[in-house]
Amino acid sequence: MSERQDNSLSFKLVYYGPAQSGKTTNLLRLHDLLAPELKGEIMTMETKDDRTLFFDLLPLGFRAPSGLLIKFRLFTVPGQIAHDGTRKAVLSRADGVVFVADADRTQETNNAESFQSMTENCRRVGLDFEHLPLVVQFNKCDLPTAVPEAEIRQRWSAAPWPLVFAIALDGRGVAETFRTLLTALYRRHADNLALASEHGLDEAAFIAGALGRA
Ligand SMILES: Nc1nc2c(ncn2[C@@H]2O[C@H](COP(=O)(O)OP(=O)(O)OP(=O)(O)O)[C@@H](O)[C@H]2O)c(=O)[nH]1
Ligand SMILES: [Mg+2]
Repeated sequence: MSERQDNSLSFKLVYYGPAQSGKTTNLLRLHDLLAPELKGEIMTMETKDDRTLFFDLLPLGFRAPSGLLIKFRLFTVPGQIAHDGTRKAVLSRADGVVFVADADRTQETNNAESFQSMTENCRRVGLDFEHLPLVVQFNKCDLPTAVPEAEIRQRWSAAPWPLVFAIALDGRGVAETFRTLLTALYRRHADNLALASEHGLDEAAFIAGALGRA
C-alpha cells in the first residue's frame, strides 16, 4: 500500500490463478456491478483468443469522511504458464490477492501448480505471504464437471483463507469475493492507518465506499 503526500492511499489488489480460470471475467463483471464514487475505465489487454497477455487493470476509489482518498487498483495476471515473469511483476507490491481457481475437475493440477507458483512468486518479490490478505475463489461452479462445493470445502478445511464459490460468467460470487478481500484488507491495515479513529471509516463504511451500490 502506498501513502502519498496528496492525502491519498492506494491499494494494489491482484487476481491470480491458472490459465482461463476467469480472472479477466471477474474484473469485467466487477466493472459492471460496482458503483463506487470513483470508477476508472477498465483496461483489458487480451490477444485475439481472449487470453491475457500482460494484465488487466480496473481502478476504483472513494473519499473517506476525513478527506482521505482511498484508491484501489485491481489487476489480473496472465494465467498461461509462459508468462511467469509477468505474473511476478504484477504481484510485486500487492496488498491483497484473490486466487481464482477453476472448479472443473480436470483443472485440479493446474490449480495446485498455480497456487504453488503464487506462493513462490510472493516470496521472490518479498511479500509476506503469511499475512497477505487472500481469498480463494472457486469459479465456474456452473460446469457439470465442477467439483461439488462440499468436496472443495472439505479439502480446504485446514486452510486459513476464506473460500467463495462463483460463476463469474453471470456475475455470481464476484462482488462477494471482492467484499471478502476488502474485509481482510481492512482488518490488516485499519489500525496502522487509523482508518476508524482518524478517517471516520469503520469496516462497513470502508467496504461500502469501495463497492458503491453492489
Ligand atoms: N462456464 C463458465 N465459464 C466461465 C466462467 N467464468 C469465465 N468463463 C469462461 O472462461 C474463459 C476464460 O475466462 P477469462 O476470464 O478470460 O480467464 P482468465 O483467467 O483471464 O484467462 P487468462 O488471461 O488466459 O489467464 C472465457 O471463455 C470465459 O467466458 C464461469 O463462471 N463459468
Ligand atoms: Mg485474463
